Amino acid sequence: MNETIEQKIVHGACPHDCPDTCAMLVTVAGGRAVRVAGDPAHPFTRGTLCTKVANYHERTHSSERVKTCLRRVGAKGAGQFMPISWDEALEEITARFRALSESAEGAETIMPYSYCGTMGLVQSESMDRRFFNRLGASILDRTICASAGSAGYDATIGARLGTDPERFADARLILLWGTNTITSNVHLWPFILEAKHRGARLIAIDPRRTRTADQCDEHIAPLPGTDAALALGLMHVIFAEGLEDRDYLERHTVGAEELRRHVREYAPARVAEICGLEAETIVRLAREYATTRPAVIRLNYGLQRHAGGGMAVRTITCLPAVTGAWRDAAGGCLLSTSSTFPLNYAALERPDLLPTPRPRTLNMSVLGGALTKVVDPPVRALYVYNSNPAAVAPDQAQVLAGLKRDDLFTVVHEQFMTDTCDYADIVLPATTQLEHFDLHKAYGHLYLIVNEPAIAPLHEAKSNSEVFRLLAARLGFAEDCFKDSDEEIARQALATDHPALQGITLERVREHGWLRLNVPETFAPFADGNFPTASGKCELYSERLAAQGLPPVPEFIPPHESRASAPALAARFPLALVSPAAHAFLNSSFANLPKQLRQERRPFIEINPQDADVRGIADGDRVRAFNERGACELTAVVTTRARAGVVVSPSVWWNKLSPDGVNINQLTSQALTDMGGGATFYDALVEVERLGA
Ligand SMILES: Nc1nc2c(c(=O)[nH]1)N[C@H]1C(S)=C(S)[C@@H](COP(=O)(O)OP(=O)(O)OC[C@H]3O[C@@H](n4cnc5c(=O)[nH]c(N)nc54)[C@H](O)[C@@H]3O)O[C@H]1N2
Ligand SMILES: Nc1nc2c(c(=O)[nH]1)N[C@H]1C(S)=C(S)[C@@H](COP(=O)(O)OP(=O)(O)OC[C@H]3O[C@@H](n4cnc5c(=O)[nH]c(N)nc54)[C@H](O)[C@@H]3O)O[C@H]1N2
Ligand code: SF4
Ligand SMILES: [Mo]
Repeated sequence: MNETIEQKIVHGACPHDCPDTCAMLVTVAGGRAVRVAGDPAHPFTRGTLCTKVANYHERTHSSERVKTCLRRVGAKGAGQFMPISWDEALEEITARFRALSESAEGAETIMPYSYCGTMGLVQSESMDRRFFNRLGASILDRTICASAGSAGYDATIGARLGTDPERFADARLILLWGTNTITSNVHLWPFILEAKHRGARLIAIDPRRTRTADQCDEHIAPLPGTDAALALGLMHVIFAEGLEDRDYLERHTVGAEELRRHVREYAPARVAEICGLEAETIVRLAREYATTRPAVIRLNYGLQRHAGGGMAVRTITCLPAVTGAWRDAAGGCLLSTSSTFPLNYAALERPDLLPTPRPRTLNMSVLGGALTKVVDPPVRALYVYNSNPAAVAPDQAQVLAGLKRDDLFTVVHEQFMTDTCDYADIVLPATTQLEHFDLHKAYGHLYLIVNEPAIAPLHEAKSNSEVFRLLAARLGFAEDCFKDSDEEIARQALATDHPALQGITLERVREHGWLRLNVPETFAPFADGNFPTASGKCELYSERLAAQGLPPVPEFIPPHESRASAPALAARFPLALVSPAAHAFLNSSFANLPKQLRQERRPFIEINPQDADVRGIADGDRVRAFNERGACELTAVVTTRARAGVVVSPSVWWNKLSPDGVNINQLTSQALTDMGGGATFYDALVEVERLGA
């Protein structure tokens, strides 16, 4: 008899830390996920997934998954474990956490560490936050990616609201500023192409000639960390030539006069010197930007991983107010759409459960310091989920030294045996997106998306929310919120009376798998001002920044490490290293899977022929990149895609899958950004030398 296996299609959401948050359709047959696809009905996903996620079902069914709980039996870092039961694992964690909570040093000795392995509201920021709040653990400041740019954007605009990405198709000029759109925001690209077909000009502003820059009409390559100077130079020209929109400035901004006076210091010749550009380029770009409508700027987080990252974003986001570009629905700028989602975060995270006095806050971008320097009380337990700090955190040598501490009790909840797992005392198996429920917002479009579990958890995997529910029960946390199901949590997130969520229920999202927020199809968010700042205006002058001791008008804050700002350091380590997002990886996710590893081939570093020649480096040579913090082995790619003085190494590779067992984060630093306490991954001077054959 011929048995037909019944197939079903389940609505999903891509969980990864990517602005596109794709709506997925998951095909299930015989209890296995056999296919994932982009939902063709979704207006932003438009039926495609990127090269990373197109075979996500293989990731889920990979034989490399963490299958059971594990207890470490070898030295930290050696990766030797034996299977244990969930009961044993949970008992050990609760015993340790209870003992630390009851010790004189208290629960602040426990440090949670998570980022956006999944972006789902349930699995990323609900039961976990409730649990650690109630426990009284140290609070984690999640700064590793976006906090500088977010602070800078908010200082000018008030919140992360901007141009609707679906309106980009109507723009006549698109500046892609510090974004490798085709690699890290690929579903915006069709809208940009549509604009191009209708005659729009595309300009990439990036120290590297990226695959996005290849597709633009023009590529401008400033030195890393100099974007604020470039934006100030543009404003200098715009004001000097009377190209500003006086009416818009008068009605919808504060501080236009202060800004006008201030930018006089940023004449094109001076800016050209700072940015390593031609003065003529700055003048031409200013004129084109100020006289083309609609003009939109897509900026992304790449440009804010520098000392002055917050101020860079703040400065660039003044431009559309100066020229009145906000008047058009297809004009303005976009960093993130996240503030368009007015979800009930207090219900999700329950900050009311925090003890008084409020526990200390630890910044995740200085994990190495938190684990190795004198902090009072010391960190004695680390609970890692949704993140792989051994590979992704800056100043890796110090991070690994901290993770190696024998007196540190480390739990890692993971889908795969990452570099971080190797340092764990206890490893817990995590579900993937196809095995659990979630509800997603996005930071690159305006739709809520539901993720229905397509299959039952594989092996002994449990979801984040489930593990925190179990830990809460074992620790005797009696609050009702620790019993909420995943679906109840999703409903609580939607329970607000904000107009953007009026009438949006979980049931309605489930009908199609996704739902657009209640915002008009065509809207120019700031055509009539109404900025969500304290003044209700675009703040070209910011009282709030002044109160924080920061420059109140936009200013150029030089990199921590550059030829101009640190000449003595640059004499020893003359090259500026940028380690941007690799095309086939998502941070360190996918960097262990066969298809994606084949695509990226090997850890490499792009170096300009000028810089390669003086070092005797030829294309394909094995090289060592190094500075005072560490060193790492790579293959040299000699190319003009890296501008002279800059080297580029797409990331993030797993340490244990790299030639010398470490990756580029050996070279990055724990120095922080001007605003938001952010990481400065792309602000690092290095030297590169040829290794023997
Ligand atoms: N394929 C892929 N997609 C991803 C990711 C990934 O790892 N791989 N990561 C995801 C995550 S977590 C994030 S935060 C986003 C990041 O998205 P993006 O911000 O687009 O990505 P980055 O690669 O960090 O930086 C973008 C570009 O900024 C350039 N850049 C670096 N420094 C400067 C500077 O000082 N000025 C200017 N103008 N440009 C600069 C880099 O050369 C790079 O080409 O992407 C997400 N999407
Ligand atoms: N040199 C350099 N370093 C960088 C960057 C760079 O561009 N260059 N980018 C930085 C940026 S922008 C970011 S955002 C950070 C990101 O750093 P991370 O947040 O650490 O991101 P990933 O490396 O993707 O690791 C996420 C981990 O979470 C796991 N995971 C996924 N879903 C779940 C789940 O449901 N439960 C649990 N328990 N685990 C899950 C995945 O298997 C994966 O190992 O890295 C930063 N580091
Ligand atoms: S990583 Fe981004 S582009 Fe790729 S499927 Fe996920 S949301 Fe879409
Ligand atoms: Mo990120």
